[in-house]
Amino acid sequence: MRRRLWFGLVVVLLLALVACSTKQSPAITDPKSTEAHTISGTWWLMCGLASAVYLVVGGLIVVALFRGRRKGGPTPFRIRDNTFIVVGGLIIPAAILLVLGAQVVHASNNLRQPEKNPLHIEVVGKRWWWAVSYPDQGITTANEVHIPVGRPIEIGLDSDNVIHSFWVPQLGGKVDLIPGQHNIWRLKATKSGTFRGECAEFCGLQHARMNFLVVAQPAATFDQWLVRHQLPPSGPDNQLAATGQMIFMREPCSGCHTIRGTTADGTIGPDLTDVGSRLALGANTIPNTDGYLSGWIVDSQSIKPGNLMPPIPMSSSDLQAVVAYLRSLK
Ligand code: HEC
Ligand SMILES: [Cu+2]
Repeated sequence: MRRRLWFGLVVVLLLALVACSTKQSPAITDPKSTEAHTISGTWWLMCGLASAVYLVVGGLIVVALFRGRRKGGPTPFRIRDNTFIVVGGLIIPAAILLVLGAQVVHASNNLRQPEKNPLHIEVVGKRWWWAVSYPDQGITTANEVHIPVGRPIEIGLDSDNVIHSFWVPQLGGKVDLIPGQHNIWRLKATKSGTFRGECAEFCGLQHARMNFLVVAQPAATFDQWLVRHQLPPSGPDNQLAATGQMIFMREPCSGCHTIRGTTADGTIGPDLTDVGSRLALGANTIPNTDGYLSGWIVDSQSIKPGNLMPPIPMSSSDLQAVVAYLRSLK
């Protein structure tokens, strides 16, 4: 009996330790936008009130355990017991729920307020990646959303297939991408950094590998990014990349992928206009290195089984050329 108790205690402690490590997964308690601050404030209030209730109730149980049943004496006075139940069981819980309710309504109203001069971004949920565009600037990319720090952002969220959900724990709450309904996520980043986001609504086979990155940059750096991405890529600057471009246009690649300034205009897969400078590939599944890129092109199915890009067999010299070409796209 005692050994089992100790075992249970150790398991609980280990679980608590695992939950404490914030290194691997982004946490809502580490807010980096005004919206995320509101949400984490609400979370801490809930956590504080719930902990207080837990401690008081737990404390009363411990007191009862040690005091035991009253021995002898007159039967306890009923009215006093009822006062305890009315105050502890009705008035206090009602007050706590009222405070939480008011805070939640206040917070959600704040989250939805439109602000002046926002930057418009469009995100469309695909299976299983994210198409990202800046309609006012004419930029299209995928799985990576660049935003300036300090400016209000409005991200329009749509889906042309199933329901997905856009969630960046450090920047704000989840907002669903629902076919036929245009949702808007508003935020204002307060710190620069690269923040991980993921799909938070089960959407099929590779739902777990439908991730993305939000790169919040100081306004000046962001403007440079915008200007660079408004121009189409300058074209291959060496022989190998030029050969790669030819192979890319000849192979089925160009039927599924768009590269601005070329004849490749497919829309089934991500726009590859700036693929050479992206931080990750396959919706943040693998790092964007030459090795992983080659592996992805030849057999993305072994990396992300069931994704909608078929394996494309290629001689190793052709593959080298295609990789050199994609790397030159920045
Ligand atoms: C039938 C359509 C199709 C063809 C043909 C195709 N792809 Fe893809 N490709 C996709 C889809 C869909 C994805 C997204 C997969 C995912 O992340 O779930 C993708 C992803 C990629 C990515 C990763 C992009 C990123 O940012 O994550 C690269 C690079 C790529 N394809 C290169 C190629 C090359 C090179 C070829 C030709 C040799 C090719 N593709 C042929 C559909 C296709
Ligand atoms: Cu999804």
